[in-house]
Amino acid sequence: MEPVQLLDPDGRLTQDENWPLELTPELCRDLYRRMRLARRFDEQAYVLQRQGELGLWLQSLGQEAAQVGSISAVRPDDHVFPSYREHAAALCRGITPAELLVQWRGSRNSGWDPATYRFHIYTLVLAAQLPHATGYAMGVQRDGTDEIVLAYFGDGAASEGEANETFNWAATTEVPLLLFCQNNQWAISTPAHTQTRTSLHQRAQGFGLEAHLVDGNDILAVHAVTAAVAERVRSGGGPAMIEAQTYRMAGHSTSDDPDRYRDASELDSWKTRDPIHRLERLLEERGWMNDGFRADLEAECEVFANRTSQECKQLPLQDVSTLFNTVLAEPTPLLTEEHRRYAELVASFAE
Ligand SMILES: Cc1ncc(C[n+]2csc(CCOP(=O)(O)OP(=O)(O)O)c2C)c(N)n1
Repeated sequence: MEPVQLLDPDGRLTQDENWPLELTPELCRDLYRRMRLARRFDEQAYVLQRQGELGLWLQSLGQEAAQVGSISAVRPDDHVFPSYREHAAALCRGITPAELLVQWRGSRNSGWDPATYRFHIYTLVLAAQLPHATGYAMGVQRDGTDEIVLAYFGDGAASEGEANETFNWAATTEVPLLLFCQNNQWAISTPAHTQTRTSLHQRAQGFGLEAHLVDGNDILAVHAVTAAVAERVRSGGGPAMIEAQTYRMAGHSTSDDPDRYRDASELDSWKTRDPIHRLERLLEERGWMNDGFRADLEAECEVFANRTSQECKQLPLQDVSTLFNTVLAEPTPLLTEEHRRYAELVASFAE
């Protein structure tokens, strides 16, 4: 099955009458601006990690269309459950750079109040957010409101029991849940095609979910499909799943070297499908992006990058002992031993 595509890699509009989209210059400029800001933020966070200001960073480079296109197609009061790479989506909800970076600097265990942004904290345990999202959606169902729940997960996470239990649980309870899989082709060094014999959206269909495959680097397709599917979920049509085919253009994290397991030619071929360039070509071809808009956006990106650096450096550095002391109310012997060994290790660097 071919993924839904409304904008080809050369920025040419393609037709798909099943997924109508009211295309306006304002919508395209807004989506483009959000993707550019997200990418600039991500680049800056990477630099901050390399400067030693962050312990770790997981880049969202290349996945901006999947994230911005989907979150901009649901309502601001729809609760979102991310995994850990959804920075572009988080920024769309107004989460600040400091809130996004605090966890990766090790200053606090997590960064923001989920109730304020209707955006749950990051979940590092793969797929653990999916049963949480389903449970939350059961609550929404019982409250009888017209909210929906949007939950992100990756192709690797789809191999977890929790993901498959969620498919089944959501389908049988008919909760208002929209599952959004960013299939970025890799789970660290494991290619997606080695983890499943059927495509992920077909697996979801097997569980009884409405499921669609979309070109995740085509922001117009992601936006149109998510908007239509979200409205079906909202109007009682039952849960659904969207698989967005995209690509993780960076390493898994700043501790990973993707050159050790994937060909440069693969990255090169995905660079020609860069989600930002694609929309840029459309904006240029239609004359929807003048010099003023371009210059203002460049300046806004630089201001945002500077703000990101400043907010990051102002975050207090935490004594790691606090992390050991705040995990469990009653520490286990193992935790106490790990804490002792950690203190010993730190002391060995005293000089
Ligand atoms: C339950 C669990 N098992 C293993 C890991 C280690 N791990 C962290 S990220 C990752 C790969 C995840 O790949 P995917 O779901 O495709 O998301 P991506 O990182 O590509 O965005 C693995 C195996 C983990 N965090 N949680």
